[in-house]
Amino acid sequence: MSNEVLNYDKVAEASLVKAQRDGAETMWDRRAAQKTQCGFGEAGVCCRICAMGPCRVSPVPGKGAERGICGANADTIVARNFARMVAAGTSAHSDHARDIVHALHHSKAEGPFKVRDEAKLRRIAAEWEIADADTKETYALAHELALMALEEFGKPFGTQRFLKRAPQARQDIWAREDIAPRAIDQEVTTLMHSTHMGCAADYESLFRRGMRTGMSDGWGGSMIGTEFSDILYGTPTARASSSNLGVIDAEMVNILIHGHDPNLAEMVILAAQSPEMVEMAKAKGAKGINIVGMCCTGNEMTMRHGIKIAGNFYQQEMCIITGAIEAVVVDVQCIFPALPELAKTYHTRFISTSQKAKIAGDMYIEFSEATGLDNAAEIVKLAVENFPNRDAAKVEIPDIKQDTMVGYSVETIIQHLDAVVNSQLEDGLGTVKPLTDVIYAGVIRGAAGVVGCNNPKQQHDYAHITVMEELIKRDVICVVTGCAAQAAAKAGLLTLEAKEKCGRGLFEVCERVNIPPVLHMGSCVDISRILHLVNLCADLKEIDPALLPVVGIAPEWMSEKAVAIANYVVGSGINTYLGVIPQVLGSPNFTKLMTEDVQEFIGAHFVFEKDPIVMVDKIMEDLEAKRVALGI
Ligand code: NFS
Ligand code: SF4
Repeated sequence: MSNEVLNYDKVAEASLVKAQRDGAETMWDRRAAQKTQCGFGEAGVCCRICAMGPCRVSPVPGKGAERGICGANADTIVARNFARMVAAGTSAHSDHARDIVHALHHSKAEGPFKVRDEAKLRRIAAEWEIADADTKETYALAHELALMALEEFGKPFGTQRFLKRAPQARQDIWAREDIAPRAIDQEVTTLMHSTHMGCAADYESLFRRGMRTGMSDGWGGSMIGTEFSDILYGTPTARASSSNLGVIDAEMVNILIHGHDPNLAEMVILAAQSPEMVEMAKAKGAKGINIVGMCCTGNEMTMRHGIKIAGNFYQQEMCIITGAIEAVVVDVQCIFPALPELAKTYHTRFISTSQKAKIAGDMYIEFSEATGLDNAAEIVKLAVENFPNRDAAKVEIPDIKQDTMVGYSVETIIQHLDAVVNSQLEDGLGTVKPLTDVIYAGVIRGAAGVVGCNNPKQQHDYAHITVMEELIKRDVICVVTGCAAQAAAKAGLLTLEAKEKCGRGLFEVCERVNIPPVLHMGSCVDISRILHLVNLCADLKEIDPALLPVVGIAPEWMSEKAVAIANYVVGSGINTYLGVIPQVLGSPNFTKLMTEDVQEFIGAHFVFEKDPIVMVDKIMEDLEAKRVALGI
């Protein structure tokens, strides 16, 4: 068990002590069992792409083997490994998006999959140049748009449609550097081909192809995932919720929804709302049904329904350790394979639901668009029936919860800004002009997107919160997604009161616009919302987004998805700060390419910095330099 964890997080200590008492194994036990992690893997210089290997070359140039059996050197091996992370991350976000689009293709007026934001459906249909987008029958249009979106995955020609959302200056760079992404499946496939044994060996070429694949995530899969989820389930609006393990209710049937894809969770919520189900819960002695969320499924549900946030990535085991969860229902991604075994220590049932993420050890109820609501009803019923099996002696829910505000989609942010414009001359109404105005005037020094996971290489949530608190203190507004957003929620940064922690400029903006200084913009696919917001600002100013004082930050990232994201954020012209060093240091050339040389052709670069305070100092220098260059 790691002391650093216990230092910072308020629930960790009690939770891990309880785990020990209950004989439950956690990630901390397994982390200790790993002992020192492999130096070759850490440096990215281990290759097992072909069966002549595995080969490992020296992580320190000049010492030991410099080439694998085929002759691949550290540059090639590092570049290939990194590219494969991008391909996997892109595939995850995009395959999730594909399921959302499939659900839209299944949608009908009677539901349960139906169009809930018709205005957005028509807006995107018009953006994609469908004829009669404003008059066509809703479902004829929805199905036509869904088909077009499915073609974004496999169309034989052309690039991603959403790229046109970027200012021309950025689109020109993408064309010049050949990183405008084509069909998503093509980018992933061709990158896997390039990294096959005996293909690409030029590290810069691999990096560029990786970046183009990442771009097919941000401007393709993730953006489709976000926009089409909004069409199906509604565009998020500002709302209250609460967060941390204290949202689990000892007197209710508790269902934890965990994963990423909102399709299943939306159906679970619908099923749990049915009066028969609530009656059944009462008949079993519970006060009702309490659905709590975790990771990005949790984010999707809190943004649209105010569903309470049980926690972020590293709390998934702690949730079960409370002994008060009747069922953990998962869809895809970021689910510990350890959960079914852990669930057995308690009465908790663990239910996996997707062929793509079948996890052995307890139950599997396959979810499909055709039978979605029935599948969800079966799951909720199972949870309700499990309530009497709860062992009261094992229940211990930390009495810690924090009120929070969520739901800041781009549309909602613009609405809030409009409230300020209204009192003036209506100049900029319905646009991001008030935001660019305060940034250009220097009231706010810049903006930061703080995103990503938890990783035991960082003190949990500490890096997230330190970065955010230091930035708002220095008048940098933060927008957050993913597990970073949940860290912010738990720390009370997503509240109107958090303005007290801000510098004077940001304090005033929060007061006038009536927003928290840290805005929850959703799940990780919703980083596409951040991308859209930045590009709206750049477009308004008719400049390349690379010139704006904005940064991307992933203080505690761990997943391949985060690598894909970092690539499209840099590819979109935004400097990206990583608090966990990617496994690339075994190639000084590749490291230099990422952190310096890429600046010359893309206009942005990666920064690796483990210390969150030092990171913020670097970010402030970066933002101020951008301001000087803009003459603001
Ligand atoms: Ni993002 Fe969301 Fe969390 Fe990391 Fe996993 S939940 S998609 S990958 S761990 S932020
Ligand atoms: Fe070794 Fe080359 Fe095969 Fe990699 S591709 S395992 S370096 S022989």
